This record gives sequence, C-alpha cells and structure tokens, in this order.
Amino acid sequence: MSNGPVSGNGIEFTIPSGKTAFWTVTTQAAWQQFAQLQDSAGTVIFTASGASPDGHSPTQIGSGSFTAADPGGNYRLSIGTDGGAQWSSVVWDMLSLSLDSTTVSASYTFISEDGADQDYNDTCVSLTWFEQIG
Ligand SMILES: [Ca+2]
Repeated sequence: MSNGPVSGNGIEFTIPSGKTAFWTVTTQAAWQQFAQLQDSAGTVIFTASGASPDGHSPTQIGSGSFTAADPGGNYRLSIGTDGGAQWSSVVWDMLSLSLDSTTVSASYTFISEDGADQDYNDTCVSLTWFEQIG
C-alpha cells in the first residue's frame, strides 16, 4: 500500500537538511504537466512542465539536484496540469534502502492522475539521496 490518492496541491514530506537530493520528472501525457517543489518558506526549489510530443510516450520533462537546506526539512510538492491551473490526484511513498542496520539511500516516488481514467499514468516525480557522503 502507498499514501493517497491525495490532492496534488502541496503534498508535504521531509528531506533531512544537508542531503543532496537528485530528482527527475517524467510524463506520458498529451496535457501539459506541471510539478513544483517548494520549501517551507515557499521558495521554489524546482519547476518542471511539459507533455509527451506524441501524447503518450514516457518523456523526461525535468531533472536536477539540490541540497536540502530547509531548517526543519519540510518540503511541499505540487503536481498538476497547465501550470497548476488544475491539481492532479497523486499516489506516493518513501523507500529507504539499508544494509544491515545502516540506511544507505532514501527516495520518494509520486505518480499522478490528471483526468478521469484513473490509470495513474500521467506524471512521475522521483527524488533520491545518499544517506552518507562518499
Ligand atoms: Ca490518466
């Protein structure tokens, strides 16, 4: 089981301060998709937008990395369409990887439904970080 479906209008989650998170946004949709991450002060960390050229093939619309600096580690991800004119419905979860009792990596995956067909096939946002500096 996973979290949601929830509204894509500001999903709250945490990234520990100091971790460098690398992210990617991929869509398979004809409609213009929109994803934006903000910290707790409302500062925009990234925005991604775009659609699949052919309306359905998996298409990366953004990627990058940032070092989490929010004092409380609090972030809000919004996923929608048309620049945020509508909010999608989102299913998401966190996955951490560990070796023995040591966590080595953590990530979040969010996947959205922008319409009525309920296939949760429209936009995927993923964020991953290493727990330890190499
Ligand atoms: Ca859909």
